[in-house]
Amino acid sequence: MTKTVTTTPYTDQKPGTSGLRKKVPVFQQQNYAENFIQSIFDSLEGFAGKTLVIGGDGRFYNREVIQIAIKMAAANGFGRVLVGRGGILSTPAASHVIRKYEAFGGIVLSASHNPGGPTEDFGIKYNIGNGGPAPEKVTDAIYARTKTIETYKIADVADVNLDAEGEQDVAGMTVQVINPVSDYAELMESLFDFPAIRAHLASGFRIVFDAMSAVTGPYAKEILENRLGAAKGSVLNFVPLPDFGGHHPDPNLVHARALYEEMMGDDAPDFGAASDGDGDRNLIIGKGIFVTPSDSLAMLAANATLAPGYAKGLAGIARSMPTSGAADRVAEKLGIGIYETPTGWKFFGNLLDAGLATICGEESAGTGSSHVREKDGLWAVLLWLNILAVRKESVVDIAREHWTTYGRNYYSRHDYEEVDSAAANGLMETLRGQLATLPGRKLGDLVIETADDFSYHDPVDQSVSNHQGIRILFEGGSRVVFRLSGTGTSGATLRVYIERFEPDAAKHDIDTQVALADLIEAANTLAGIKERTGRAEPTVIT
Ligand code: G16
Repeated sequence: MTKTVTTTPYTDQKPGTSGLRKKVPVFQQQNYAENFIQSIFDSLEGFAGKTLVIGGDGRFYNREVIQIAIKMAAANGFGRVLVGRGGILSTPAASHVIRKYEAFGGIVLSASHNPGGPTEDFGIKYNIGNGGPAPEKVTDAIYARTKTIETYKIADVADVNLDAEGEQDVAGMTVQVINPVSDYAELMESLFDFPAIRAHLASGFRIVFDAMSAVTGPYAKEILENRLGAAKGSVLNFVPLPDFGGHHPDPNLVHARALYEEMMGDDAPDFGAASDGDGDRNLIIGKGIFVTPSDSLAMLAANATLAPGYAKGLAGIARSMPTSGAADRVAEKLGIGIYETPTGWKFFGNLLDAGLATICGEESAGTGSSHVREKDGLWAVLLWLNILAVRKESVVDIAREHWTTYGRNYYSRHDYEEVDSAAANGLMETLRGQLATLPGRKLGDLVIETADDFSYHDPVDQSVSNHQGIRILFEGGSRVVFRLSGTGTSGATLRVYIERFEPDAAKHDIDTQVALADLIEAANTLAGIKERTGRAEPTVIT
């Protein structure tokens, strides 16, 4: 019932920031997905008879690859597969299911916030037994295997019925189709004060959540409307579509513009939020105020003990290097550890497993905690709602008070998407070459204090990750960071992260781009962005 198929390697299966992401036609090449999945299995040891979780964000090609992955898991000797009904599992739900059922690991099919459809993006990611993305040593082994693979194993059986919950036999392996929402909803109910949120919503507190026609729709409907009693219609675009309705399921101010406009209007609801393709990112907007992901991390950490799941306090906070230092000030005040990691959720896994950090966050709209090993969009929304329900203040008042207490980290990210790869690499290389000579250089009123290429030394397993972004730090604490994205599928995306700390509450009302104008200009001068990329303006400003 199983067969071994001869194949030849592809040379482009190097996992990026979060798994292998490519255009659908690339994945549709003969044996492309099969090669990568077999390379994952070939890089693992000791899974015979164990459980594998499989699920995805419902995007185009999800069902096809789920069938392949199930048949290959059977042929490779797994004992059981847990798969979400319809092939659906949000990324945080997949992480939870892996942990709850003590699975050996999981395969998550998603290209996250990237668009979906026949010519758009698809992705495959492996998560380890702690529920988190495979660390670099595993992804490196997978990549090495993709370069030498000669055969893959697959069960020669009919497709599995993904739409009926319950157990089926596939070539001697049990496939259990599970409800994709219930385990996750139960977990959320165990962490947050649902009665308080329910009462707050019943008292007239209005929310809107845009699921962006992506995977969080069913989760948000169940949790926000059914369990918490938010008004019917509070969850928008809740049916997951293979092409996300033709939209870009990225919850930022560009792609969730309609939500932003609504939240800035006179009759805005009290709280607005959105999540991305696979449900791990979040966008938080209060009535009249967008909360940057970096600020959201700091504000959630500062108020986390208001939620029952965090009432005992936090062990520490972790943030990715390009994320603003707002959370550092909270950690300092709380007297807990703060950890600065490279971009990529996988770097938080060790800190969470070792109990060093409880809450983690990234500027790229990701926040999460030790409850799973992925960032979690709805979790962030629910923690905000829990805090709002207890404090009974508006988002804007909470933000202002936070800035008054801790100071404000003005922060913005400028993305230059689909830039010529050679030009982008040249820009980074040139900057790298100048690092030693930059300290002391003046740009207008700014003086460069230090400049480096970020290296991370993992305090738990002592692994080292080099070349994680170029940091230019100015006297007074402002900084500019340059990085190339590891999640794009065409050309290169240059990300420029700009930050200024402002302690004076009288200066907390400045437009962000204005507050950062001299740093933005300095970034352009230092890197020659316009000349090298040919772009006069960023593609996306968040
Ligand atoms: C992934 C990673 C995140 C990372 C983000 C952006 O998010 O899981 O940790 O911050 O990519 O990465 P980059 O700047 O390299 O594009 P997601 O939501 O795409 O899985």
